[in-house]
Amino acid sequence: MSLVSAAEQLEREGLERIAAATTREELEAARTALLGRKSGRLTALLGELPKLSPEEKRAAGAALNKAKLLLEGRLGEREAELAAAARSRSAPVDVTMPSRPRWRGAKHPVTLIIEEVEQIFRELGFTVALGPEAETEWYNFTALNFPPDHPAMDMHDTLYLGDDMLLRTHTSPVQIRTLQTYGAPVRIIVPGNVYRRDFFDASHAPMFAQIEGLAVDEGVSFVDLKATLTHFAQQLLGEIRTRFRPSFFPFTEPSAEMDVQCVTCQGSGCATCKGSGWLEILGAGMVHPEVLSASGVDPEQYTGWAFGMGPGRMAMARYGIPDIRALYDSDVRFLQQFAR
Ligand code: 2U9
Repeated sequence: MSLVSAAEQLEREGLERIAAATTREELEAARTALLGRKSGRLTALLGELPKLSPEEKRAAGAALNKAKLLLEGRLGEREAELAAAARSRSAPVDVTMPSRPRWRGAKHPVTLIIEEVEQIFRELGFTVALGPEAETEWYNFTALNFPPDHPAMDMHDTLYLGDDMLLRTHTSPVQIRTLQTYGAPVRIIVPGNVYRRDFFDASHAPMFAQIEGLAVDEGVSFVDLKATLTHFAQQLLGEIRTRFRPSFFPFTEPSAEMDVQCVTCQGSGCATCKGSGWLEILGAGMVHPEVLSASGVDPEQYTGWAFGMGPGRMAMARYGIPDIRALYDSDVRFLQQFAR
């Protein structure tokens, strides 16, 4: 057999042997047998070169060199393959292992209350209305029957943006705008953020959420107010007792505040209700005739009732949150507790 044929045979058999190696030891044995300096097959064939004529030497030398390079390259590749296989064997994937819990977002407790309140009133035929947070003095105060010297209009209580612009202190301007645009009858629920010039302490925030409601139609009375708000409280908090106490707001007459039996002690008296057994959850009243007139609604033909509540305070009462600032910290450890 010529040396060139022997080189080609070494190449073929060498590739087969390398491919057949399934461990590092087998691969090293193949390397030694094929390319080992002392007793490898390549070394043996190189030893035959001096016996050849210069022409044959050139052809055989080239063939042997080609075989050497090919086998060296393939040995390196196979070594990498075996190392990768060993790595995956030493850290097998256990497909039955439970996965890490997925980090899911959670709705803010105030959002949860707002959504619940909206749903309860939607079932009663109310629709949700929204409006601007920057308002004029007329929409925020004058149309709502605030006398010009009312303390709420003071610079100390309201955040003014300019001469006649301010940040709304309640969502009531939205009801005025809705009455102006659509007229009566109207049944709306108005959630939104409102602003007061307050220090940020455990029980006051300079911006907080409010939900107000308004129903205006012919023949609407205080009975509708009491029945609807009692139904609302029982939908939100369960079969709970309510009571109405007289109150005062410039925009309603008569006005009332609604209490529910304390959700913590069921009325026996505890820290949550400061021993009274009752929690105040909203203010309400019959819309003042001056307010209907200011909105372009005839108070001789129509009457209406309205209410206002703070979902932040509702969330604090329902979930036992002692400091209002927890609602504004955006601390995921706090918010995660309301995931559902
Ligand atoms: C129109 C007519 C009447 C909205 C009302 C209240 C009573 C009320 C407070 C609750 C807690 C504000 O968030 S709070 O501090 N609100 O007690 N709000 S009646 O009356 C209106 C609104 C618009 C046209």
